[in-house]
Amino acid sequence: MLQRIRDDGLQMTKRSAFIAVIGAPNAGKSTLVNALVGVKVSIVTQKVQTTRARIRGIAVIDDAQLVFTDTPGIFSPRRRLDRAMVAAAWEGLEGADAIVLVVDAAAELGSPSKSTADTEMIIGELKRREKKAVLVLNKIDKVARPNLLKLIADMGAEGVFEETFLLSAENGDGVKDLRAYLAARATEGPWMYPEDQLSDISDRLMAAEVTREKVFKRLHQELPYESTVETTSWTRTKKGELRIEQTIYVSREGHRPIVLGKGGQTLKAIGEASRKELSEIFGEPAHLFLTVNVREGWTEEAARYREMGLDIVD
Ligand SMILES: Nc1nc2c(ncn2[C@@H]2O[C@H](COP(=O)(O)OP(=O)(O)OP(=O)(O)O)[C@@H](O)[C@H]2O)c(=O)[nH]1
Ligand SMILES: [Mg+2]
Repeated sequence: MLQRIRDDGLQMTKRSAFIAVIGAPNAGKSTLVNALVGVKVSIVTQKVQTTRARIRGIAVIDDAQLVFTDTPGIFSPRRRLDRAMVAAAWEGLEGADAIVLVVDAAAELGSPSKSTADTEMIIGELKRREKKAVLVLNKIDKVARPNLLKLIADMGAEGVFEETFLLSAENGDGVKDLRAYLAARATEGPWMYPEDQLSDISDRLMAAEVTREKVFKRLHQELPYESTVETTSWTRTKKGELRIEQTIYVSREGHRPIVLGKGGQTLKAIGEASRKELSEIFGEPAHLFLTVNVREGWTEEAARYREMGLDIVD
């Protein structure tokens, strides 16, 4: 059952690996998973805490199927939503054949920051859990090479890394080497997903994520963190065209006018940017209708978490 016949008639044994991608918020985990898979499966923004749930991206390299789990950034959580996100990240490690820790090399070489403290905390936690990881020093396009040597030595001294890769997830430098290394580590076993599947999230959730990315990019301060997006309807028009309805939940009445913008301009821009990308992703023109819903306390509602693929953590 584990074999398939190649085009040239040779039999290949199937191999697979589950790889958890973890790291501090904004380290570039989602950018890296997208680069490893070769298409966008997870949204990316300049803001911390963009990814909220575990999202799997899948790549096939010859006989090996690599299943990457992108996770929310790990930090010291306070709010309920933060706790659920951080718990989801650590759960991403369960059953993983390899752990990739993504570190923002530029941040590590700068002055101490939230990012460097979070990375330190994660390394401490890996030690406590007696886990080994593959270290990815990301964003090397932003740093001078000689400066990396000390960082590599310091990280090596931690004693938790099996291998170190220097790369730029954004421009793709070094991504192939990492992928080949991980493919070589795959062990004999059945593929968990059909050969052409690239991610495990539903079209409805992917569509909601794309709109949430636009919300994150256009709105600032606490608003992105106090909002969420859900796809409420997925139908066809009479002409057979894709028609998607979504609700943007915000937690305060005062947020509604900010999301709408002057004369509805902000919401319109979010909708246009999202519709354009959705049409590309789904390979057909999409009609998108957005509604803003003020729902105080949505961050306490189990249903909202379920829609995002999260569990509430007390
Ligand atoms: N210059 C540079 N920027 C990068 C690189 N990789 C990611 N970025 C940028 O870093 C920011 C964060 O990237 P994400 O992929 O969303 O980071 P993340 O670790 O998934 O963040 P969270 O989901 O919030 O934890 C974005 O603005 C990316 O474009 C890189 O190799 N070089
Ligand atoms: Mg992310």
